[in-house]
Amino acid sequence: MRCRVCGVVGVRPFLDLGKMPLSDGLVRPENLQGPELTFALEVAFCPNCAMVQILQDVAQEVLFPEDYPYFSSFSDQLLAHSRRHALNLVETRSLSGDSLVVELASNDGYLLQNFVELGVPVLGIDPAPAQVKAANDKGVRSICRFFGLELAEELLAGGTGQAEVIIANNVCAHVPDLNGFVAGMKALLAPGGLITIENPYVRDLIDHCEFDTIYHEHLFYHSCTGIARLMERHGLHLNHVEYFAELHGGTLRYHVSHQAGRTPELEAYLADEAATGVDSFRYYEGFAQRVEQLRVDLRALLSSLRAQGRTVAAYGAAAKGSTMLNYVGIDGDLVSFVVDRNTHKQGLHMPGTHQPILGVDALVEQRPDFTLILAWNFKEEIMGQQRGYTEAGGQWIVPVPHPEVIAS
Ligand code: DWN
Ligand code: ZN
Repeated sequence: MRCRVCGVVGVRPFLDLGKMPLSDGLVRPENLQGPELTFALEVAFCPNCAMVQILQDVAQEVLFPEDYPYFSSFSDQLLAHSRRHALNLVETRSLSGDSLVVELASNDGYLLQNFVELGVPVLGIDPAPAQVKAANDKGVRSICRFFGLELAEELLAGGTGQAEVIIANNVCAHVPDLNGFVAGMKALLAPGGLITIENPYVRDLIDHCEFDTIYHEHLFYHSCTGIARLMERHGLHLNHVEYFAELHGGTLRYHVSHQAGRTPELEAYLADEAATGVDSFRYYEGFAQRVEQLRVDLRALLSSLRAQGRTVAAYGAAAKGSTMLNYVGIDGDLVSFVVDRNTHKQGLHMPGTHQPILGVDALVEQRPDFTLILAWNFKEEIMGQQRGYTEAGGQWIVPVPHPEVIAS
């Protein structure tokens, strides 16, 4: 197989999750009996450029349809994280009314709204129509397009100036033509500008068995080594990195610019990745066995609860939740329903396993004995909100890094 990024033949598969439905392909009630698209899902490592990637392609229009359900503004933690980032950029980059901040995959304006409040001109770019409408409705100038070199050149030709800051959060995992995407960022970035890129860290995925973050939307799983090599291939430079343990199971924020130079923090990450082998196949080759063990352990826990007559629900109709339910084989007998705060998801059903997605009140109304936290990356925020559930005797099950019951 040829690497999606460097083009070298020889990527080495290390995990096969089998045929999986699309993780954000929530099912309408009227379609429950109909056929459901499933696609093979295998993950591989490129020994040449260190990029971890899935082998199967699913058309972007299929992955990100008109009714794509993910809205960033349903997490208070993510909103707070984004606001801190925006305020820090305005201060450290001395952004003003003469600056331009562009966000790629700007979703519903969850982040750019902070710059708008401070009078800094913005442009959001996102391919999901409902999210772009939500952003424009709140005064965040956004266009509904997929980003790449072609759009960058079209914007520059149309009079959009180069950007002092380009933000790309949770999108550099999603773009099939990652080279074109990076080339577009290079063209759009002002000479002294800064690109910040946030993505879950592949080390946390492997070390904490976060296999459920693997789905067809996520073509790539990033490391400092992989990002550094990708940027240098396009004449950009990875300069610095920040780590956020509490975000999406462990997130790195990469700082990229036209100028060379590496901070001690980045040098330390690169050295640590070399020492642990994140840039070599041996780091990944035992992962599949650990994923299989988690599957066995979680099924055993849920089956024993069912055998005892205990009731189990789930929290978070997350994309990762679909991978977890479908790979482990958690059907309606083991988990009867899923709750989620995102109103766009309520009334729909989970991909493949078809549990109904209800409002969060169902937890207190129906009082399942246990609730599996599929959105475990937000478990503190979620458990903090649902004290009433635990005070009424409800217990939580957290599936990664290994399945365990926690009482509050
Ligand atoms: O790249 C992506 C990652 C970073 O985020 C995208 N593919 C979309 C998304 O993936 P996900 O769906 O697994 O992400 P979340 O944000 O972990 O999903 C959380 C789910 O839980 C959402 O449906 C919202 C919901 N939620 C809730 O009901 N109550 C979330 C919080 C914090 C809550 O309090
Ligand atoms: Zn490669």
